[in-house]
Amino acid sequence: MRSVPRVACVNDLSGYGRCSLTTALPVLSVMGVQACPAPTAVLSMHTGFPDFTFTDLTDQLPAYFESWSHLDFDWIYSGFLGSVGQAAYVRAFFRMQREKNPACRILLDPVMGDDGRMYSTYTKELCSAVRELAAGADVITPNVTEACLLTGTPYHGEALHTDEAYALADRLLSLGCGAVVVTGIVRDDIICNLTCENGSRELTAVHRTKRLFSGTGDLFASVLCGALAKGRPLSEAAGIAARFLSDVTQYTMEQNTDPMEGVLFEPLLARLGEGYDA
Ligand code: PXL
Repeated sequence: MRSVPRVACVNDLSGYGRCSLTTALPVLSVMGVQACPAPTAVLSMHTGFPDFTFTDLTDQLPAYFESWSHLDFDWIYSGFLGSVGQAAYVRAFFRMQREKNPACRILLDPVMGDDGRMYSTYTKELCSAVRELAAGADVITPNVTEACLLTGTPYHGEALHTDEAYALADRLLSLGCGAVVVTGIVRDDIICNLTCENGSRELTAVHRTKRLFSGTGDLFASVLCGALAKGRPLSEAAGIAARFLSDVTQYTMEQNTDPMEGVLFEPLLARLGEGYDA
């Protein structure tokens, strides 16, 4: 393993709103991981705000990835995609990197929606493209909405019974990915993540705040990616990410900010450095 693991972060750059690359880059850096961004789109702010500019970078991607062809990455962390065409370029990038380095692992966060709804820039075609990408990933991290969209399961809220969550995870695994972490399964005052890998299932719970904040999925996947890149097993990495999310949402609640501002992770970021995951 490299002393500083190298991760390609395929995600959008949103100028305001604490999500995607503006979350992934600081988290990975503080965890001692080199984060190399490949921006899929540039937005002035995330799509939850009423007015945002959106510049699709699909046409840039082939040359961007080609210029990286002499590099090899330990992990590829792929998130928000701006267009259907982009998915084909990202898939080709996965293939090229795997050929270069068979040990390269892929974490796909299928960023498509939340709370039963698709994000405004997402379409059915883009969902199908993300499903194909998921098939080639080592780990995927859908929330309940995304897990339903990926598997064609009717959505009826985040409060899944254990057997429903297991069935959903089995359907996700049958897409062809290596492992699944279903995030944000809600039970009264706890929030659970279901980690499924190599035939084992682990449902872990942390304390839940009463308010929902945007960008929590990105923060979870970023911390998970950092811990995986540092060599942690998936179930441990998921536990570290869940604990950090719980701490950060608790802190954010206390600050009483607008949920659209996302989670105020900055004051707690340093905790992710040496020691937090001990
Ligand atoms: O947090 C997920 C996300 C990522 N990227 C963009 C978004 C969102 C959620 O709204 O709009 C651009």
